[in-house]
Amino acid sequence: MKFRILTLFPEMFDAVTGASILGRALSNQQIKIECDNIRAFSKDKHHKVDDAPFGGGAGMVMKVEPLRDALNSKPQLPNSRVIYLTPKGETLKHEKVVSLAKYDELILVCGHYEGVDQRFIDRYVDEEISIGDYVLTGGELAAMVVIDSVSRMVSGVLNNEGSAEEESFSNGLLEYPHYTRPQVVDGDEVPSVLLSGNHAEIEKWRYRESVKLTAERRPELLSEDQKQALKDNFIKKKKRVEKKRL
Ligand code: 4FV
Repeated sequence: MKFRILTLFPEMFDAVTGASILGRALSNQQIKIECDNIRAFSKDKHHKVDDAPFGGGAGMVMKVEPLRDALNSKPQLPNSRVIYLTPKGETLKHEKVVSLAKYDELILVCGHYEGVDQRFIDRYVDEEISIGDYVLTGGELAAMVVIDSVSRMVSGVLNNEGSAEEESFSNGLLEYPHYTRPQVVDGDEVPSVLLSGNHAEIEKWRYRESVKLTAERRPELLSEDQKQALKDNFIKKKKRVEKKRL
């Protein structure tokens, strides 16, 4: 997977290229990250990349030409996608991350100031993506979120492929709680089922915990069956309690 970044601050990406999983994926050539500095493509004597907005208003807008020339400075791979990071875009979710991982090249356009001239978006951008309903100083951090989340879907990048399958959202649910040694800390124990070695019981417990946590925090993620199962459990529990009371 190749990530091409159009940015005014390529040095910001040292943060993702230097260390940990992404650093290893880069050295193993499982992913490639290439930054183009938009300012290098400004033909203006002062390397101007922004200008005042037509119609007035606060802030500055990024000009079409430096962005266009940066984009066209290299051929796009056949199966590539040009993405502009903006709060106006589709909010990034797991499903989108999985679909983006199917491209050979993602070209991530990082805006600054009030944003970029709409004519660049209309003519050159395939899709707009937001990482959340808040405003950043620039699109770089959002681009890094895309690089990190999509790279995890590239085979071989994660040590054990299993972890990508078993994590939050991979089955549409929030992930179950995790525990590791020591067995007791500050007097707090590990749920005994996890020490039982009974993998079928462990799987059931983990699924129940995922559904319970998702019901508490993100009920909209639950499927109709899961909602129904929760209701049935609740009714069964209620009946059990009532029977005990009698
Ligand atoms: C953003 C977001 C974001 C808006 C103005 C850059 C900034 C500045 N990008 N998800 N939220 N971008 O806030 O993707 O140009």
